[in-house]
Amino acid sequence: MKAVFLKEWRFRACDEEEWHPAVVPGCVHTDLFRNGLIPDPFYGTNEHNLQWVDKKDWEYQSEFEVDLELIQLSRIDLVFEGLDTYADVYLNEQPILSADNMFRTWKVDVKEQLKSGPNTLRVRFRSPILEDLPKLEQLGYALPATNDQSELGGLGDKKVSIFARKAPYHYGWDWGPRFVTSGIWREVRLEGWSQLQITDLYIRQDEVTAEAAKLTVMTEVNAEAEWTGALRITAGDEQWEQQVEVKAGQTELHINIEIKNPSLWWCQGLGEANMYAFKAELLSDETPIAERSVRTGLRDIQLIREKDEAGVSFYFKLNGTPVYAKGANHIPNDSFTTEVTRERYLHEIVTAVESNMNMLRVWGGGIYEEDVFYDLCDEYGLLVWQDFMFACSMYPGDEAFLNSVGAEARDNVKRLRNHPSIALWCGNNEIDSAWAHYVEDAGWGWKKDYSQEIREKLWADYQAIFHKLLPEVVSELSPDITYWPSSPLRNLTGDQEQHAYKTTGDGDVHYWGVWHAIEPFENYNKNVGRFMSEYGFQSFPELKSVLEYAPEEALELESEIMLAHQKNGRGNQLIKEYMDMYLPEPKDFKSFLYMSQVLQAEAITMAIEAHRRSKPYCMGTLYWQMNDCWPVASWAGMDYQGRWKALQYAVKRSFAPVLLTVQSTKDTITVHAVSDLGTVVQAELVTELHLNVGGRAVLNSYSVTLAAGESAEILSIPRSDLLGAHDPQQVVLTASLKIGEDIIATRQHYLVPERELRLSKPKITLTESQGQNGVPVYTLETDALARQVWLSTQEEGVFSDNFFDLIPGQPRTVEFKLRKPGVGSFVPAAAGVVEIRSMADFVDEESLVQCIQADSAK
Ligand code: BMA
Repeated sequence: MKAVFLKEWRFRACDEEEWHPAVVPGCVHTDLFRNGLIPDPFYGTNEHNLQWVDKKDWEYQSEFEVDLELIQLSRIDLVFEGLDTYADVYLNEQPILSADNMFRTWKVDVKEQLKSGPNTLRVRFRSPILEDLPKLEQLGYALPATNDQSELGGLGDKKVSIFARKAPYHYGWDWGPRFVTSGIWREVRLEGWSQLQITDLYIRQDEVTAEAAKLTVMTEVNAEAEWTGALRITAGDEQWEQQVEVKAGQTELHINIEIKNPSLWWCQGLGEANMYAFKAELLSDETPIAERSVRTGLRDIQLIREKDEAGVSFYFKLNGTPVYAKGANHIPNDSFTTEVTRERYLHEIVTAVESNMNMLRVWGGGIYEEDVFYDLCDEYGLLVWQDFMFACSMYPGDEAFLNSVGAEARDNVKRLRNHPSIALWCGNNEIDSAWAHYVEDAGWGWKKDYSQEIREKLWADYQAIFHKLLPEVVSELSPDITYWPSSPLRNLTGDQEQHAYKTTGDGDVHYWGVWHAIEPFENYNKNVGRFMSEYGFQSFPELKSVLEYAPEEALELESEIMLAHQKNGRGNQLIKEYMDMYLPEPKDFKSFLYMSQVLQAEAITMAIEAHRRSKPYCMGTLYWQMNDCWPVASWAGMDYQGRWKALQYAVKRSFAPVLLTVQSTKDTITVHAVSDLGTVVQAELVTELHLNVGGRAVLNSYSVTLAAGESAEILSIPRSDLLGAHDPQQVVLTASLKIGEDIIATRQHYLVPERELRLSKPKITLTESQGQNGVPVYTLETDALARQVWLSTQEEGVFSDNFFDLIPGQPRTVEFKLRKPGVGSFVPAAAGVVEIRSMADFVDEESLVQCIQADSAK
């Protein structure tokens, strides 16, 4: 087979004459920007002025010549890996394709239309808005689409996102701008072949154990005419061969093979992510005439839902080992997906790994991700919970729509099914619980807008997609992977027990009481389900990132620009309210940015700790959200520029293989340990009480045995025993698990609400010394308790720890890892000039002065 990629393109608005150079893959917004025709869409309030782009038709054109070698082949296909979205394609002015689904792959036989010499390929994109408005008109009633920002798009309440099989977040979200793109968003190529071609190679994993992997190698062959020959499969140094016959057109060939004692694929924390390279070849008398290769990992992955005394379990078992899932929800890394380079994906994946995650959920309002995303997840041992692309909306149910969805599902399940990282296919995000068909008062209030008749119709349409079409595609094309109809969901009972609008003993849970319903952080402890697939808390990006979209004069919470970069209507208000509840008042806007990050980190830490303590009742925790698609205030732990917020460091600590948590009531202090290790931990628990201004007050030590994978309370003591006569406002308790001199887990704990802590102005010193491999390490010391010490540098990268509390007499040593495009993420390196700040730098000087006076008065 010979492939020729079409890379030279130009574009223009259909109602204009002038052509401009275009980048393919790409989209109209990025092309307009590159040509200086629009300002940076992410800067200031530019988003608001760019809404005209989606009301226009655009065309892309490529002029190209094909070489003799290609034109002489008897079959030539034109392949579009992705057209966004309503596209009419002409080759030499003859119509060859009309596309209507961004998520599909389109392949057209163009042998007839292709000429030797110059050819012209033209792709005309119809405005997705103008295309879909009549569908709304025709339907006669609106369908719910909670996050569709139609108002911003100048459409009033006309929400049309649900009609287009196009990334839902393009129409806006509560963290995302509204940029309804058009364009050739994935590769375009000509594929020439003669005789036959292997169009697909799937390694179906029928049974995988440590002893043997029983596989069916499924090879899809496209042939011009009947053919007989040999099919040879190679994996490592093993080979299998079989005589085969193919007919003209498509044939599926199956070979059953067995690999003894396979090197299994494991996720982070459980073992190596071993991969195998498979090759299929068709041979005529030992001469290969077609071949195709894939890499996959051999593993058995199951979602275990078994009745138990608490309800029904919900956990993943990988190669027979239960996995406690730790991770986050992934959204597209950019509003303009083609801006996401391999390096940006790598940065995200390495961030996940460095943060001790083992799972990401590809959330249903974005895109079926690029191959490179899944390749990296395979390679780094991250499991993927994969949603189909439906979120927070009700969808049409006409035949054309269903056919389109069916084709989209087949394309994507086929494309992704060799990735060992994929652990689950999930129908949609939050639709089952938002509609809540069987409970009148539950859900998001959508039902009340419809008559009984329409309700039944909408629910039947829903069921046709999520309870029939999609599960059928998964069980046919990827039968070893479980399908879960919606996240969250209790169980498909067909009655009021189905919907997960509250926390119960079955199914997965999205708990948003904290944040959307302004419940206190402490409610994280009370709302623990079997698998927490969403929960979250917002914060702002750091100042450096904010300054990339807002000028200095816009630096106030309610400025027009800052509001444009806060997409959750009540977001700022909620951050302020929670900050008032839990943290000291920041002295100005810049301090507010910092404090919002601390607040977010504390909220999510509390949630993760509650979830992990509840193991094995709860077996997974995925916070909302991993990343951002533009610079914005959001629930992300890592901002659009890839800079780690305080949350990312907190997550890294909270997801560590062994976790200690400390909780206190009026009378008692309890220490809990959670292990995700496969071996017994024999350690010493050391508790210490440190004074605000230096000095260690109490020291106790206990011997602790933690079974493999165990979560257990390891200490409960009266508060008075620990505190003695000390002022609770001026002490910090530390609990550490030690094996010999190694500290394997540590946790700090305050005995009063944080707002009541008396902060003094610490003097923090930093000493640089040579670590291993000649890379510097940085040791920090302080003379008074320093809360949430934030290290920052001009270099892009991450510290091994950051946003931590520094205790007098307890120096901390950290390293820096550089993010260097071209070199890779996280290369140990010198940090350059390190700026050190702590909470005392972000609150009013006066409150600190008082505190020092109070100390010295004692
Ligand atoms: C969940 C997600 C998203 C949303 C987030 C924050 O419901 O599924 O739809 O962005 O909450 O509101």
